[in-house]
Amino acid sequence: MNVSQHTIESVIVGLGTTGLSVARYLEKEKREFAVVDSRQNPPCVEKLSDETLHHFGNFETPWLLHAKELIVNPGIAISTPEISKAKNAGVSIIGDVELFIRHNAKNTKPVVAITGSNGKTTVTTLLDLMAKKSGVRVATGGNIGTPSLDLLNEEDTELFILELSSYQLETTPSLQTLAAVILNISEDHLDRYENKLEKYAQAKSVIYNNCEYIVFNREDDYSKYFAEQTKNKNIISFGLDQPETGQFGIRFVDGVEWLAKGRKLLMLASDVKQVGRHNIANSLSAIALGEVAGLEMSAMLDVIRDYPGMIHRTQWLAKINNVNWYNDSKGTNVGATLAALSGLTGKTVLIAGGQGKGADFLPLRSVINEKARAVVLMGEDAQEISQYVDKSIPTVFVHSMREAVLTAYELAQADQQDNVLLSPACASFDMFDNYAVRGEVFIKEVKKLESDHG
Ligand code: UMA
Ligand code: ADP
Repeated sequence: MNVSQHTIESVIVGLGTTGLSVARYLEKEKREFAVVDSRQNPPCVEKLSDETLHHFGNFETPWLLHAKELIVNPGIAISTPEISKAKNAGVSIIGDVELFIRHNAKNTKPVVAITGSNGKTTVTTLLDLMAKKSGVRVATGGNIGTPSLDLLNEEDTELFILELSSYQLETTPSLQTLAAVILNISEDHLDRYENKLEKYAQAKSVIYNNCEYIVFNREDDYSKYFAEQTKNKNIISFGLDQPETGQFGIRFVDGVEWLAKGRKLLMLASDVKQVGRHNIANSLSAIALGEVAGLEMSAMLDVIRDYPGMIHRTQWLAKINNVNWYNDSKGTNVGATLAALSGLTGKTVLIAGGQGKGADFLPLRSVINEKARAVVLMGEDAQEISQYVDKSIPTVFVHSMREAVLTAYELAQADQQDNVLLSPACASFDMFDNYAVRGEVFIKEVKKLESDHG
């Protein structure tokens, strides 16, 4: 048989962790499929069974145009010429989460879905811990790492929690959930959206389709707008202001700050273990989602009190000579750095820079000028960022993380209890393999500093 002329119903495009999960699923379902990847040697190739039809090295195969459906990995843009050509020819373009949702429709287990520009992984993790603490058999995945189809392997799951990226939402037209949230929307991934924030936001808005309970951020214009657009009556908001009845927020009683639902006080804000105001917002959104999913309030609050936060996300590292050091290497966009810097008490020496992905750094200007003791810049877009720093704030350009750490140490004022924060507002690929490696290098340098001066 000449495989290039044979028509195959389902073609998996991209053999990363997602593509592999789709291949395993279709195999189990006894459906015919082929795998295509533009890379000569895709990452999961050795895990594919030998007899799988495949085409690697480019997308030049008639399979794409003659398939019934393409199941496209989230890392590949639908605008890729071979895919958009297939789409125009009437081929259905879906993603792995669509297959998950269609499969789950048969069992109808509740799904909670989480998206946003920042905070997805934190909120997804909080909710997962809350479910476990409430004794619920939960399966958690999506953009957070485990592809959704792999979650179907456990048969007794009672609740699914999915972190969904805008890429995944683009290819999930049938999404149906018990509850969903858009945490916030700010510039990111605009290279996939013709440099238009509205297009990126629109992709995320799909999460509110066919959703029984909508959770939204009343302090975020897009999140609020999309929630109200749905006309769904079951909408629950969260925010860092005072909540109305049934909503989640912050209340002050005798000058003391509380997490609250309406007038009901839930817990002291100072007992939230994670660092930063944005993590209070994240906690409130997780509680709102968890309540809808039937989780126990006391178990949820215990999690908020105990969970220290994730590595590389406003992670406290050390107190050296009266200065607190924080690693926020996952701060790869302006919104994240804005949240990290404004959430710390007192003045901060900010270490930033890297690949700015064409972002507009203007939103950082006022918070830098209000809160930064000094700014240490590195990477491709260091100069670009420096344009938004007031002349009165010391700005130093460096060429390595070691130099950044030593410079920040010199600039931080111990007697003022300053902070040092690595929150680059940029991708790391110009200097490191990824954000995690950047964070590890920072941690190593801070630990060295601590042993020298601690
Ligand atoms: N690629 C090609 N040709 C191909 C296929 C892929 O060049 O034929 C390249 C693309 O540059 C692509 C990269 O390989 O971006 C990785 O793509 P992949 O589809 O092989 O990746 P997976 O391993 O399946 O990982 C994907 C998500 N990756 C992306 O969306 C880019 C992972 O999210 C997700 O955890 C995983 O599925 C499981 O669902 C990562 C991510 O960076 C963490 N997400 C973005 C973010 O969080 O900001 C959206
Ligand atoms: P995501 O999965 O959306 O990338 P993470 O929880 O991994 O989100 O956090 C990514 C970055 O965003 C980190 O720098 C973190 O400090 C920051 N962040 C977390 N929650 C928020 C929020 N609610 N608003 C703004 N930034 C946030």
